[in-house]
Amino acid sequence: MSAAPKASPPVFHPVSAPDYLPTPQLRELQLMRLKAIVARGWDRVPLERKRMEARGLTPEHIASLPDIAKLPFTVKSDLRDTYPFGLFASPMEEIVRLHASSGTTGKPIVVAYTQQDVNVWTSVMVRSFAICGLHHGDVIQNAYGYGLFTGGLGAHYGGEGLGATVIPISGGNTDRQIMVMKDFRVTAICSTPSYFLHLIERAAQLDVDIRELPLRAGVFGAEPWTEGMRKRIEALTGIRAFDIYGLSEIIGPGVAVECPHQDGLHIFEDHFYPEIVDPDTGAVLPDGEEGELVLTTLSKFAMPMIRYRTRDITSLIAEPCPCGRSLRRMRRIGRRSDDMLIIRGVNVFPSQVEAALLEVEGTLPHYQIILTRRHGLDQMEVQVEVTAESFSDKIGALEQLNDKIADAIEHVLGIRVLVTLVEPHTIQRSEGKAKRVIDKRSQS
Ligand code: DLL
Repeated sequence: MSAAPKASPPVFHPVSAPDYLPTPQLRELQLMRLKAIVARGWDRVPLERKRMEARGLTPEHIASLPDIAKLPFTVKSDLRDTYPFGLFASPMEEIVRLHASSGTTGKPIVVAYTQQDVNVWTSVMVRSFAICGLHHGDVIQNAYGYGLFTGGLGAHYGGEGLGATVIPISGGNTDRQIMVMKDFRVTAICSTPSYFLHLIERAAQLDVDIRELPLRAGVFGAEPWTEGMRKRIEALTGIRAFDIYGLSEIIGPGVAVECPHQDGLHIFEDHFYPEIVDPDTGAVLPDGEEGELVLTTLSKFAMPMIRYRTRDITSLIAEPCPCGRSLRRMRRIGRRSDDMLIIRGVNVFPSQVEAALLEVEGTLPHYQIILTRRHGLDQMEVQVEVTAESFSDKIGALEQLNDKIADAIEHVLGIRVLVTLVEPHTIQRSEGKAKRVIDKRSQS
């Protein structure tokens, strides 16, 4: 059988109709749903009611969309403090699914879904895939982890809902992933971008050229990745790489996704109301300004989230997208308000390091940032894997590469950091979210 063509014509999937709602109608729908969800929180979630009462608010005070700014925020620690079920707005008998997110410390946070919530989740995932040009007949390799993580089952239901063939392979076992991709004639893949990069590398070692396979699209998310990383993935494989965003607290994957214009992610505003706030003051910022994304679930029954502070930093794009969807877009999430490192007084985000590395030929974008403390001062080392070809070069060439990388990072960050080149395949690969920062400061 000859390889299928990589490009496919855009398909208008009937489920995409809500993407094109005229803006006034969309706003009307949002307001109607917002009022209902605030009333549900007031009636059924004691913490919500207590906080509204403390501000002298009742659900009747929400008469327009901007009134949302009167409502109190919800933060991650609210989910921890009420662990496991304290924020549920439905009795357990109506809850058909629980997921949990581990976070970095202590107890996980638990999220719940009624059947109706699972249906909404499926519908936004179906719309996400349809926006990326996937359709009935596609074969989707779902390499997001199955289990308490929302990635696996979220993409699974979405793929089936679309009418595609889903391969529930989950993360890991890379050689088998490559065999399946080839033998099952996979046309689309879902995984974290860092895991897909690993897969590309392994395929090359096994002499499998992804460009020769029918694979046409990747729907990547669950961790920050840069435009440079997208270009690298697309160049190495010939696929289109789309960014998908979501978080457990809101629903899982399927909050926002890129369209083929790949210029910002369309937010499914009919189900999730976005605001951008100043991370320090909480003040609402206008469209176009960068700040923390705050999301309100407009239709979630089991666990409504009102003004949830995501900690993800982005801005909203109000200008219409050439694709014609009325859903507003957000810029790709490059960083979180809590992943900022302060090195010698300079604010550093891991994604800036990634962007710098991708400017330099001869490196793979596999990297890790090691933080230590010496004489009370934070030190940052960037370990970078070089390609096998560069590694076999003369010492002088490697030294030059090291300098180039240090220069590229200095250009972006404004400070010189220690760069260590390491052999290919020495930085640990993750099957899910990559761990970019190793913090040894408390040990030094
Ligand atoms: O990561 C849900 C998901 C699964 C999204 C699969 C996309 C694909 P959590 O484990 O709760 O849920 O982690 C949510 O991951 O607040 C962001 O900081 C980060 N994140 C998710 N998607 C992206 C993305 C899932 N496309 C947290 N770009 C979020 C950057 C992302 N960061």
